[in-house]
Amino acid sequence: MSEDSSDVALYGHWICPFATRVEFALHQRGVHHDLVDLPPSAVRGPDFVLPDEFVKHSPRLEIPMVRVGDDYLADSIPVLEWLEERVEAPALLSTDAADRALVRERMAWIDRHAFRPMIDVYYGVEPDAIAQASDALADALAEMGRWTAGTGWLAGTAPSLAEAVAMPIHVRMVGLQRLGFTGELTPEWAAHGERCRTLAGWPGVAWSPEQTAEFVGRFEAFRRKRRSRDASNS
Ligand SMILES: N[C@@H](CCC(=O)N[C@@H](CS)C(=O)NCC(=O)O)C(=O)O
Repeated sequence: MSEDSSDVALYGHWICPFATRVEFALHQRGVHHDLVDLPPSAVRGPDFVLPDEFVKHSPRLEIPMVRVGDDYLADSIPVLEWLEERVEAPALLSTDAADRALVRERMAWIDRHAFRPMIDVYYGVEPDAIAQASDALADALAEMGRWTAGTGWLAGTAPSLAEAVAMPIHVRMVGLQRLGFTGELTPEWAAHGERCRTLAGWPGVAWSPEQTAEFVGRFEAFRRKRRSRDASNS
């Protein structure tokens, strides 16, 4: 544990689901932190200047990036694990090896099987592609709901880093539905969402109706642009 473990900054932006994971974990653990608002490139104005430390320490120029003291790390899941090591605060990762293994397995699963189709829903342009992503996301959420059936949580008996990784899906669910996610949420997944809304970290990441509208508006505009480009190319 380092002496400067209370000096934490998150470089992120509310619309980025990967940054939401980290923001949730910091709030849930009660870690005081600065937020350096760094919008993804699609959201930045033309005059936006990237901070030097971001260019230096985020190898793919991606948010989220976190600074603890003088050290930096980018990439949400490694960052979540690093913060558990570096910052003294209530843990979201158990010290028990078997429990940790389950949390890690589930974080990786969510990243692959739920995040991928979630992103494909809003970046989808053609109705068929959106419908296919919607079905895949519904299947993933049903599976994740089954994980919660015993304890209420995704991996173990308490909220963990698996909740942090999944949280952006709850945060943007209304937006996803407006952008073509038509899956029926299982009672288990819906109940998990309700439970997450009671967590200390929720208010730090929840979207206002205006944020949901901005998210939806951005991706509707993206679709219109793609369709008109495709139409003029054909
Ligand atoms: N694997 C990364 C993905 C992060 C990512 O894709 N971030 C996006 C914003 S949501 C980004 O910074 N893209 C580069 C850009 O906007 O220029 C993670 O888990 O943190």
